[in-house]
Amino acid sequence: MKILLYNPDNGVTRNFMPHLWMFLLQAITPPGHEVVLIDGNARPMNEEELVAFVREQGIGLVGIGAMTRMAARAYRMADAVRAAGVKVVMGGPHVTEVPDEPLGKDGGPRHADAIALGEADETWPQIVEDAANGCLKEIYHPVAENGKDRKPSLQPYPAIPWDTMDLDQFNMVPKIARNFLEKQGSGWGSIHVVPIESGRGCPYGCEFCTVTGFFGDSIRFRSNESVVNEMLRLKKHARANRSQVIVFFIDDNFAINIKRTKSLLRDIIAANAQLPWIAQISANLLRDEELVDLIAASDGKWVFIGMESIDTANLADVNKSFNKPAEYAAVLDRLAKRNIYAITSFIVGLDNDTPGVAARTLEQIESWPPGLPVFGQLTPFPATPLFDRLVKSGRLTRPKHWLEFAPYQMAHEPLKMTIPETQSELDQAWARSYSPERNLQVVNQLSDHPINYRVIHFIMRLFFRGIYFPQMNKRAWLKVIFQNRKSIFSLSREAISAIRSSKKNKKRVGEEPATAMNEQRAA
Ligand code: B12
Ligand code: SF4
Repeated sequence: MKILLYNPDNGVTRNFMPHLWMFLLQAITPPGHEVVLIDGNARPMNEEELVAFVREQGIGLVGIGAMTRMAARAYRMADAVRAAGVKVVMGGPHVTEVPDEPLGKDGGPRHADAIALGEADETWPQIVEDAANGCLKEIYHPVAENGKDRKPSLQPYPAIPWDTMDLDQFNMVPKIARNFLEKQGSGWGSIHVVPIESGRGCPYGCEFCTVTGFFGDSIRFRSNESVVNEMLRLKKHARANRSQVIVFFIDDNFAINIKRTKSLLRDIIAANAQLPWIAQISANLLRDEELVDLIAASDGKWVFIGMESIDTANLADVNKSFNKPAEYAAVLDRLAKRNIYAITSFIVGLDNDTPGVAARTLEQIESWPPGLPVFGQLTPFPATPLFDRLVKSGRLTRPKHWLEFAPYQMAHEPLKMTIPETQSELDQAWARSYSPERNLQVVNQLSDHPINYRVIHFIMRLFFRGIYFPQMNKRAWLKVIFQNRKSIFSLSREAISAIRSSKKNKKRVGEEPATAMNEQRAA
């Protein structure tokens, strides 16, 4: 049987990184079946195009996975495929949280023939066999004898064959820059971000988060050896293809067990398996100096920190009191000293937020070592404690917000602000954080850091702005570049003089032995 695994596009960003679920399911598909992958972010398709592809390729089963925000699009695609007479199985966090919805048991239309609830590592082979034998069941749910969800141990873990896959569609380098960079022979003509999970689960149970509910509070890890081997294979592949690979450790809290994280990082260093990497780590775990040293030594370059708020009452409301705003500056300083970029995430519209929250938060942020802040509105995802609380208090304004998805739009009434006020705070937070003036201020503030660190930080600022203010065409980019011309000019001048002095130094080092020999001859 030929199977298509499809991930709908998110409508905001393009080909940032492959979705691991597709590659994982492909790797564990029983032999004898062929699996084709389409990520809508890299290869956008409408319903007709997807159906035409399914027909041309003789696909017998389509598997669709989606987060809540892409659910409506996933359903539209599923409807089109089913109308063409091909079976659809859906999986992932959203359908697990609202299983009646895809099956049409909540009064709405049916979108899927079958659904895979929870982690599908153990059920996927069965789904494939059942589909091939024409006896697909409606629900696949890995349940243990005690009636609880059965969770895969992640040991052993399948080898994802990244090295044999065509990752070109996920090249992060814009097409206009590729040729130029390839000619420089630097390997920077193609940059791929590859997702690796080293473990699953987080026991912290923040009120808005689906992870504790979905993956369970039991944390499971792959063996260090399995992770290190995956990195070694990727490193070899990158070298052979003269490309750059960045690893995204997609664990929800990469240092949730500090002892184990340190041991993994030591093993990565010992095996010389370092690749630049990014991970999500909560601020409380970054108090540990030794951990941060190991992050730097193992080539950790970016750490994503869910700071959420500078207000302790807000943090208590969402069960995240382990975050201590008073120590955020110190955490950022610890990372900055090692040239590690911090991506800091904040939520607007928490229950203790009042008008002016963006300005108050930005004032704090601007007093800390510069990071890359991102902002989102508080979103009630189904099956989270937050969702249930808002249902009970009758505060959901759009109870099924995902079926009428609109980026950055609230789905509930905050307690101390109106919805329009919250939206306006969000606008202000993004606009001020990535304004040309703020970018220039940051470039200057980082003057004691190496020039390449500053250039990358600045480039990331330009891209991060595009998360909120769409920058999908050349015109939009030219405008951004023009507005930031002062920073660009200042960084270019410094970069050129750094290149010149490094060339001079190299020349001097090359000349030194010859001069020494001449001196010997003279003697
Ligand atoms: C990596 C990641 C991202 C990447 C996504 C890009 C990418 N290419 O992966 C980035 C960083 C961009 C991102 C962004 C966001 N993310 Co995110 N992200 C994750 C993260 C950390 C890992 C995903 C992953 O690969 N997991 C590992 C795989 C193996 O697990 P899985 O995807 O669940 O797949 C398993 C099962 O679900 C199942 N399965 C999945 N799909 C399918 C399909 C079929 C057919 C079958 C049979 C089975 C199946 O099989 C797999 C194996 O068991 C998850 C948390 C997590 N640990 O999963 C959050 C998570 C998915 N993200 C989440 C959210 C909320 C977001 C944002 C909306 C955050 C924000 N406020 O901006 C944005 C939206 C981005 C966008 N524009 O679309 C939520 C989703 C909640 C929900 N109900 O939808 C999660 C669960 C985290 C959380 N805190 O709750 N994210
Ligand atoms: S620490 Fe992160 S992953 Fe863990 S429950 Fe909180 S938000 Fe979710």
